[in-house]
Amino acid sequence: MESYVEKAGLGDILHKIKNSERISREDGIRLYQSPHLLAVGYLANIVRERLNGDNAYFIYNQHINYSNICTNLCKFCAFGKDKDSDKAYEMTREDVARKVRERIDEPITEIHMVGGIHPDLPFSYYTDLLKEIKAIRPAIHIQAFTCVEIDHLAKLAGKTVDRTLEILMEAGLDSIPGGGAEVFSPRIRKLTCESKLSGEGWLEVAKTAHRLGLKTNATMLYGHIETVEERIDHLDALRQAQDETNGFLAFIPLAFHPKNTQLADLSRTSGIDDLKSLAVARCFLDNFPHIKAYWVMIGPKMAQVALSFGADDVDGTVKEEIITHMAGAETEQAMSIDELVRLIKQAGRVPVQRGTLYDVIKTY
Ligand code: V47
Repeated sequence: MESYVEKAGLGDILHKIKNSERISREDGIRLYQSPHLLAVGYLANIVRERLNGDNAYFIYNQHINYSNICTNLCKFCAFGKDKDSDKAYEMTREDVARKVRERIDEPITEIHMVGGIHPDLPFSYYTDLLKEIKAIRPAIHIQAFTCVEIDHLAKLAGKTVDRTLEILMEAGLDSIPGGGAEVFSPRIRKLTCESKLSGEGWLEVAKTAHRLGLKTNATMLYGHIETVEERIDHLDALRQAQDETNGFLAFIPLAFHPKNTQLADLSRTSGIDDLKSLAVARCFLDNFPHIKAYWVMIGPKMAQVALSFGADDVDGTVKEEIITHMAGAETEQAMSIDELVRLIKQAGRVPVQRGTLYDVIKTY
């Protein structure tokens, strides 16, 4: 395999990776541009196995999207709706409580809760949601509100991001999901999500959270109008931020789904791009402990293959996923533990059910 990697012209990068040396921006671009997918995957697998051995993680989680009302209306998003749209919805505190109670008998360990940038809801709505969930399930880990929402909540509260996060933590916030990062490039943000918090703003919120001891994830929405260079610049900004704070847990590349978006004329991502995005991220983000292949977006079969291309996590049971399904995802709404375990075992890896912070709950 190593001679194949050398023949593919990636011998110098193989040398760096074997010696745990950091690869450069140019190396990252070359990996993306290489037609030798298996060579790129081999390199990613070295890093994957060094950091995570044969473990492949999943979590028993529940997704709650409290409202799709959003003032940003990003061009790549089919979820966000204007408040006057007939498709707009907003859950009350009681609605969220019902969703949590409905599944109280399931061994869920994490609630993943995000929504749009709502123009009217008061700050107390968000703290009340957290308190309500914790009152019903005190042991649950709440991973909620993207950095974009946190920035909005700070403005609503009229407080600094630091203070806002402290208040949210007191109310029950345990960690922050990776959404809203999109692609940090100002060019891409201007063309696709002009009203959204800037890339620097997103990173600042994430780093502030890390300094307060909150772990966060990071994403990149790929496969729309961004260039390979812009993807690597995005990874580079994340790698630098992680060098500063070490607060990121996982990186999740998000495959763009065009249906019902303002970019609906674009194609869906290819399998090659899905695997490369995971593999290049694994090689480049040497300081990120985990790379997640989100089965909802790339499908369970691709997530399975991804476990040999750098990924060590397939997310979880999910259920009631709205953001990707509004944009045309054809994947199921949920996967059972049995299905996840089978999928991982068939890939030759060891299924590990984890808590949000990668604490081991059960090895199968
Ligand atoms: O913030 C929006 C993206 C994100 C589309 O942290 C789209 O563990 C594809 O961030 N096609 C939400 N993607 C999902 C997300 C996430 C999912 C699973 C796990 C974690 C984690 C985070 O989805 C949004 C946005 O970046 N998105 N529209 C679309 N049409």
